[in-house]
Amino acid sequence: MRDLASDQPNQANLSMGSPSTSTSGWIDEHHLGVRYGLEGRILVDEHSPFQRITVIESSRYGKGLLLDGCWMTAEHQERHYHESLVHPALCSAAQLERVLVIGGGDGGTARECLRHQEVKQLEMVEIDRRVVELSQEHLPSLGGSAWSDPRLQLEIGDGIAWVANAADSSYDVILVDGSDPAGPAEGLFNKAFFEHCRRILKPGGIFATQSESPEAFQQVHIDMVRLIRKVFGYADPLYGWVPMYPSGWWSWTFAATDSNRFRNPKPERVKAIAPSCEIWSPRWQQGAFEAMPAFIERELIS
Ligand code: SPD
Repeated sequence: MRDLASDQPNQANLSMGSPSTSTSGWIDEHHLGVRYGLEGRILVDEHSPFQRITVIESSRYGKGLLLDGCWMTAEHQERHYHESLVHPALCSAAQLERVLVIGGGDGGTARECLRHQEVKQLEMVEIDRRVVELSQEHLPSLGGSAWSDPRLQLEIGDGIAWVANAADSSYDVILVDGSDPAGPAEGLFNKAFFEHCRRILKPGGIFATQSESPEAFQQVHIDMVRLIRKVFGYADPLYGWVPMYPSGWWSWTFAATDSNRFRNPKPERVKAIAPSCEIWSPRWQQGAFEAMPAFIERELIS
């Protein structure tokens, strides 16, 4: 579906050198000849069985997490990402009893989901136990009370196998909070995976995934939106910002099988959630769905 060779992220240049150093410096993700960096110091730099995991402390955004050298999250800008992924879906699905999160090991997506009191059960399937452990230790505000919420059922395992083995019509909402399409997350971007997600979604359900940058991962983004539309029937990307990601300009794609219901948040859920959001509101969401750049619109209609 995509030309990985052209869009693949490079390894980060962790210019701090040794993880034990306490000297401040620049920690950069390099992508397509541009670097995206924070000034700070490295707290942890290790290899799990799945990937390189780096935890840093930055002066601007607090503690942050990189996987295989790519920025994932940071304490003081994570709400851009997590609110954008979660609330368009959870405010508009027909029901919210059973929610599935694939990935999301830092806990931010689970935290935002569990703010919705209608959620009875949240299954989170994260492949890398060390991402969860290091996030709980160094970035505890990401997961917050989600880690001890009895509605959260954390599974350490392969999300691709999980969706392949799940029964038809199991989930009201499925959220994919993975990393970029290389390494352990690569299988979260293909047709077989999206088809299983459609199969296990209940009628009236919503599927949502981070769908990369329309600038820095342009072809991956276009291919994803096309494919998700084809598989689900209805799908639209929403455009926002995650300042430390490549280009800072990011997208999330929402899908449903019966209509573009993800564009219509339910007023009672909005009332409960919006007052404590930093980024998300129905007004912001409406603008963000409309903010499709002309070059992407041309690609998607062709
Ligand atoms: N290029 C970064 C894409 C990362 C998407 N996932 C971020 C994890 C935040 N919970």
